[in-house]
Amino acid sequence: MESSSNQLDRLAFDLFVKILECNRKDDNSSDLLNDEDNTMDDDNLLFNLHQIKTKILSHSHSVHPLLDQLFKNLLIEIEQNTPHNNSEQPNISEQEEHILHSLDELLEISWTQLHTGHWSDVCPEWRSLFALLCLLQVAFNIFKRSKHESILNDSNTTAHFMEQLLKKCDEGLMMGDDIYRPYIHNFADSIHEYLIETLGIPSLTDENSERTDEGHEEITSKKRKVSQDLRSQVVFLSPPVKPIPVVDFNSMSVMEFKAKYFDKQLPCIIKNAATEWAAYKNWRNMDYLLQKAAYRVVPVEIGEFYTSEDWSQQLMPFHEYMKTYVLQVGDEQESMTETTGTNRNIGYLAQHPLFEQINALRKDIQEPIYCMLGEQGEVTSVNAWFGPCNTISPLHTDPYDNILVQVCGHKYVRIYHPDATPSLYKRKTGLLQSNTSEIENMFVLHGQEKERELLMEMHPLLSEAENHCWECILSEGDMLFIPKLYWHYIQSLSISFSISYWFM
Ligand SMILES: O=C(O)CCC(=O)C(=O)O
Repeated sequence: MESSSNQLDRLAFDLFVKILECNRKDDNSSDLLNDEDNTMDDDNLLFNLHQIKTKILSHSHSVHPLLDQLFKNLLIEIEQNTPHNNSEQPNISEQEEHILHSLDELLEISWTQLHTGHWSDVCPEWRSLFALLCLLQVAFNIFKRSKHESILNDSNTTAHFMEQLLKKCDEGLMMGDDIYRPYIHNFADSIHEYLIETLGIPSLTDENSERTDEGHEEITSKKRKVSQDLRSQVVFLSPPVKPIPVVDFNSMSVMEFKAKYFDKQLPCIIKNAATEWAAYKNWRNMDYLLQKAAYRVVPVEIGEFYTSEDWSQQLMPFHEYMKTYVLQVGDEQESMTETTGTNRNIGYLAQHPLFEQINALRKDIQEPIYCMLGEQGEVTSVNAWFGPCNTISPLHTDPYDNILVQVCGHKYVRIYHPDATPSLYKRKTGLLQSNTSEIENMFVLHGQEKERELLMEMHPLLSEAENHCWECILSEGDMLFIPKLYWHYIQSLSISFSISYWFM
């Protein structure tokens, strides 16, 4: 079997040969791109430098000289470095320096563009250019590495270099558009394999913590205690509210679900609907998740709620997220309060399209059959929600029907019918949060009498919404149907991994 290092060299080499071919064809034809009989397929057009420039120039003329320089140097470099003379150029050439420099500058320009204004207003050409530049930077560095192997012969230096390249792949996958995704995936998968082979699976423990492979909840005795405290509190829901109807996956047909719940837009829990998923079987094992994703870079929301003033987002390697925020290894403070479970230093990998980014995890999940019931039969987004005990998604609405799949752990869910909106203190300010209530922690309704009274005093209208309210504890293997525009408040009661499928 080919080693991951050879695989990477081959990927980089193949990509550059492709670039060369696509652009040679362009030279041979007078005006290939305007030619009616253009024989280039779409895939080849992705690497036609003339085509890329034309697209970008319609959005920015300032990047023109840099792109020109980059493409020119890149083509000469690839042309000169066919495999037979690789070893004859041990020093990094001026040309290579120029390529790396233009890549850095262009990446910086497009990064700024991607971070200006609201994400939905970012022009797609910038996302496309960003993805291409990430791909070129990764491939060129690998190309350069195999050319100057002696520069990086120390395995630690190489691993660090590879981690940087993987970060670039992940940035390209997260911020770029879809078109270069399959190429970036190839590099990301092989680099990750290389890092696992070279560095092994990172340890998540310190000397104070014991761990078993049995499940997320058995990681340390301290965590186990906290998880159970929170869960048992909700098992005896107080005060009792309407439970969300429960049906069993194996005894209800899709058409029955359609007639009883989907068409009437009523929430329900479909028990055991995900128990056959590979994700359900494998993800409770931390080592499995690490094997697939340890060195991948993921976005983490830091803060108690996304509405908190000090809320922020950080990119970090998955293993670091697991250690610091999911297992809270080394965090000696008892950060949870016994009654409400509030936690100051919460990190949540939330609402992230992780499965567009990490192939190896996507293979373990499957689209729930109920999503085909939407009028357009289309899933608009699939998001991961992976976090420690006690993450809070404050009460909010979404404009899509949702199947929320509970893969690991347990969550407390409180749902309100859209008719309850006048009593739910919808936020007025800020476009981003106008789908969210001002009420942040609803779990206190199951806490001490004092806290409950205080919440009701501050939000007296809430009692009027009581008739429109349902509650449940969502358990691993279950799916929850949340109809569009229903208000939902969700808090994890243990380490938890859920996936939402928004559909229409
Ligand atoms: O699980 C969570 O924390 C929130 C999920 C959610 O809001 C959704 O799926 O729309």
